[in-house]
Amino acid sequence: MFGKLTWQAIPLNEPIPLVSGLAVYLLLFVLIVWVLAKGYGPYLWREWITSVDHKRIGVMYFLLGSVMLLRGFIDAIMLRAQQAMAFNAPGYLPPSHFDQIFSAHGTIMIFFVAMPFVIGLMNFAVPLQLGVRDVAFPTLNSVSFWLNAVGAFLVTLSLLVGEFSRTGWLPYPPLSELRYSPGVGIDYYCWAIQISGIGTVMTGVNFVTTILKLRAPGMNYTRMPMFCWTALASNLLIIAAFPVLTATLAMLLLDRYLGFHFFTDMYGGNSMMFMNLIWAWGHPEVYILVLPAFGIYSEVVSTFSGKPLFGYRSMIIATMAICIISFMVWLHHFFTMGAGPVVNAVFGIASMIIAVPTGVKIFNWMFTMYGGRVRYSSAMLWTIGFMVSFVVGGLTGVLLAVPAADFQLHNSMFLVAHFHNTIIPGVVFAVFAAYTYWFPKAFGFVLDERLGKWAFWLWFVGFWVAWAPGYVVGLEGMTRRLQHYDDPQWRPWLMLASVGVLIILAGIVAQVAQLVVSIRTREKRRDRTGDPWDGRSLEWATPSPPPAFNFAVLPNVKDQEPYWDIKQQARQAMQLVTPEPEYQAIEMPRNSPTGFVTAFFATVTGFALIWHIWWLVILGLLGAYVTFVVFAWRDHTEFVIPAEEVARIDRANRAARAERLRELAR
Ligand code: HEM
Ligand SMILES: [Cu+2]
Repeated sequence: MFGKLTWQAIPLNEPIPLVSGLAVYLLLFVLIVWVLAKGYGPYLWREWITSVDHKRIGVMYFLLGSVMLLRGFIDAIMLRAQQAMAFNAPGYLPPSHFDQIFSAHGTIMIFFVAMPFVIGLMNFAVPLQLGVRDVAFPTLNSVSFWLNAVGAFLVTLSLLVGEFSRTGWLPYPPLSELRYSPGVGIDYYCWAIQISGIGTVMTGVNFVTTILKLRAPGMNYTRMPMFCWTALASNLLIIAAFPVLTATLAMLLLDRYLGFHFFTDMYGGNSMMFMNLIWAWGHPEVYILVLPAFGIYSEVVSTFSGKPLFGYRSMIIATMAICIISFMVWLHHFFTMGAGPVVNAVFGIASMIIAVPTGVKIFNWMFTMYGGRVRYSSAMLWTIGFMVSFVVGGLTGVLLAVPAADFQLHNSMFLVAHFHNTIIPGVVFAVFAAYTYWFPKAFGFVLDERLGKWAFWLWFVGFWVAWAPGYVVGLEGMTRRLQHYDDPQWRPWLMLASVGVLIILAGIVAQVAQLVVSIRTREKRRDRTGDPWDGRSLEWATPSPPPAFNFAVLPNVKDQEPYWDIKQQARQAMQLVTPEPEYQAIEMPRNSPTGFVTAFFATVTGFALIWHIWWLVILGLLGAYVTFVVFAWRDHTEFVIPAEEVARIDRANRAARAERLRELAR
């Protein structure tokens, strides 16, 4: 009746996951009860859970990423604590549990922290920057979000029911085959990634369509803000790469569920095929994450230097070059496979070539700052911290791309230090920069700068203290994923790395404090102008927070920096009040529970597949299909905002804007 699911699935002999899992679900339960008791339920349902507004969906992605970041970070603390204790000793985590933690940490950080953060920011900012009212397919967008949430939910559920994968953040066969991993850990991993992966592909389709097809009048490709360009590149990569991931994991699942032999060397399969396929997705994946981050840095640098982005066109070329080359380097992840010197050399050189467009970008950012009136706000600090740190991460990457060096450094702590050195300054810092930059747009008040700067310095210093030792122990021969060790040389460095994690922890505490303090003092921090940073792109032309329809009248774009242009013209002409446009009623998509209901059935299906409960699988799929049919047959997909309402909202915005321009003209 219940497939593989028995009472044994509750890990009573492993108190850590059990207690933390219970704590998470208890907290969730208390939260739900509190929401319902306070009567917030209907509001939450109406305004958020069923919302198809790209801004709301963006905020929900961000929330998902933040919660999962805490989880992933707790895992990191546990890993560091284990390695600090386990010198000639077993430490406090048994190997089977240690393995689950590094696997969960990596999986969560990539799929359920970095991805939701980046996709959430694109959701929030891209339609505003393009000067349009929403993405191309708003309901699909909500479905994408909820499918991502299902993945995160399943990974978290594995704490409480069953176990998580022990094979690292990528489940390499043969270890991940049924024979060597008979438990449900790999199945949790695979189904969580498959379900959220479907959501991600739909996001890719949605955003490519939006950017190619829905831009404000006059916004041609060479007038799009850099963030939109990088979002386009990232979503093209998603469309090209994610199906490969899905197919690869599908093959692994066929091996595990139906006795296929795609990756079993003994029966005609080939386990190296998995490495090739998974990295054909995996390398583009790092650019799916980092290209939008580069876009964010471009926006921030130009805004806070008070100058247009230097080398805009070369930035576009560099972005698209990275987009294409990223598909030609996958083999650098397994130079040791034995493909031979020629193949290795080709891939090594291709990998190094990526450093060229990346270098172009770094120089462009520096030239943007050069001669500008740079304001060192916290968003700008994250950006400078990134530039300084990322160069080191990039250079160690070039070093690893030398096959001869990689034979020494493969799977060492040097590698782990390298990719944290790219992903933390590259992606995580960008997310934090974007958070301070766009927060006032989303919520109508500015975050506390003093605590924001504290957060930056603690993260920046903490990052280096945590990861510089990684390079050292890596060069001293320490391999990754060690549950215990006996080389006294490594010990001081690993202790130092633990101190680094604590400094980062202090940074996170500063961020939580920043949010709490800012919310409490929000009346003082209101952004009444909609343009707190003297911005240049169209999102700053809307009120903070923007109305559901974003723009009462779609802006007419004549320049690469449309909002800056409007401000300049108004300043010069001293013509602060332009004639009022003719307001028209606006049709907006109706909210829809489709995403949430689909997610419910996806959770049921995923859980049933993991535990081999076949009748429940059929029920879950049926439910998802019925949801789809009901959605497809609905008649009233839009509602109308009357012209008077649009006029009322826009007049308030125009008044604020006129005030702002008067201020600037002074
Ligand atoms: C916030 C600070 C972070 C710390 C202190 C940290 C710490 C660690 C540690 C100790 C390991 C295991 C190293 C080993 O193999 O012995 C690890 C692995 C890993 N981390 Fe992090 N990490 C952090 C953030 C991140 C972020 C932001 C990401 C990605 C977005 C990430 C992705 C990974 C991945 C993919 C692995 C490899 C897991 C595996 O071996 O399969 N980490 N991290
Ligand atoms: Cu790569």
